[in-house]
Amino acid sequence: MTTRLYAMCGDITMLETEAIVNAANSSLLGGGGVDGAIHRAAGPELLQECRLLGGCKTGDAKITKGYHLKAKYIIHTVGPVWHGGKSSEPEQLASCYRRSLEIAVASGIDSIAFPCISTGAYGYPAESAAEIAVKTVRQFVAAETPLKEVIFCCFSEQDLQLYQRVLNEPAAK
Ligand code: AR6
Repeated sequence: MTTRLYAMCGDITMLETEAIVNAANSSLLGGGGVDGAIHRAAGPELLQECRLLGGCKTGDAKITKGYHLKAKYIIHTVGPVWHGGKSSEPEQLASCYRRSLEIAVASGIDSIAFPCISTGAYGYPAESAAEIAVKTVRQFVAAETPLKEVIFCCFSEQDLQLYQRVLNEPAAK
């Protein structure tokens, strides 16, 4: 089965995919940006579950229920803080996408939406982050996978245009 990959512009907390991904920090105890929005929309039960997870390493991911969200699950991943690109940031960012997809498949999830991980408070340049996001997801779905839909949920028209351009580039790049 082929997986549908596409970008859209919107608030990830409103999506009806089976899972949404949170760009969290290593405490998994909430924060600003998309993390704050997800915790507000999911409700206080989310923080209670997150407290039991013991944090998360950069590049890794952990799953919780979605509580008051339409999404049934939240996959929390911790992107790298941008330090100029020579401190394994590209590998760590790729790992966020890969680990989130691995956990999704292991949990029987068939549709998932990602925010632009690390490109807000963590300062990762948007264009290279989009290239890594699309490349990593494409590599993952190139193998047999039950995933039906992977959405790149942008929060600005500018990010959306960036993703649309990267998605339209040949897959081999
Ligand atoms: N829906 C979709 N995307 C959003 C939303 C939303 N509701 N809100 C923001 N974005 P950021 P990071 C976009 O800063 O860079 C937190 O405090 C935003 O425009 O949320 O990975 C955590 O606790 C940007 O494109 O995440 C960590 O401490 C993208 O989401 C730290 O920030 C990521 O921006 C993580 O930083």
